[in-house]
Amino acid sequence: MRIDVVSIFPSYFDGLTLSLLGKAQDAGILDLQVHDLRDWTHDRHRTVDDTPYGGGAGMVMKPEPWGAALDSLADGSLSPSKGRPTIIFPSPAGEVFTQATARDLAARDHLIFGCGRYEGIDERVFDYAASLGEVRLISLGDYVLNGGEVAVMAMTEAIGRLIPGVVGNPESLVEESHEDGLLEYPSYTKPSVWRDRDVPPVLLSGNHGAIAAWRHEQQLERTRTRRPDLLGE
Ligand code: 6GU
Repeated sequence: MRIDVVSIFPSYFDGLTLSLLGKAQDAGILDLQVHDLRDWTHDRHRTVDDTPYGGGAGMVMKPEPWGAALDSLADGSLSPSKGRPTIIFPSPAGEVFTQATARDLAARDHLIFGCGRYEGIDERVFDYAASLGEVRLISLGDYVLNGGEVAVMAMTEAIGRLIPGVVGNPESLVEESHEDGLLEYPSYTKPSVWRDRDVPPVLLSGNHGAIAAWRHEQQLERTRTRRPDLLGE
């Protein structure tokens, strides 16, 4: 999979070379390229923003650098299968990112993330981007960040770990929170008693059927108390 990220703060993404995603890049499973939006400006001050038409607070990202960035990254030649990319703009006004979104995006071969700052990007950029690929506006949740960078880091990690070969043991993906619509069951390790607190005895019983039943009951109970919305309640 190829992922391009466009940002005015490319060094935010240095952390993505660490750990699992770094190994996936070394192994050639993931090709992650981070770009500075200002490389597509032509004025002396490398300007990426301007005042909003109609007035109002803050600044808006100018369309021209975004148009040039998309032209060079979305022309198809960079996609592993030479197809059209999926172009994602992180936005608190977008659809909410879930594990299902991560699974959908992990199956694609070329993602382009455009990180907005200030009061947003000139709206015409989204329409133009739709002429080059499938456009998605995606939010992490109902709160506001200063820009798309942290959201793209989170999305890239959630997507990247679902690419086959990135997580060493694929079984570890199956039993996680959200994969079956429930929260994960609690985990314990040695010692069996720690500071007067016991490990639930069923886990020491060796009865695999009883352990599986207990874990499922724990998943249901946790989901009921912490996230009833996941059960439609
Ligand atoms: Cl994707 N961007 C910004 N700026 N704020 C957010 C967000 C995204 N998701 C939640 N809050």
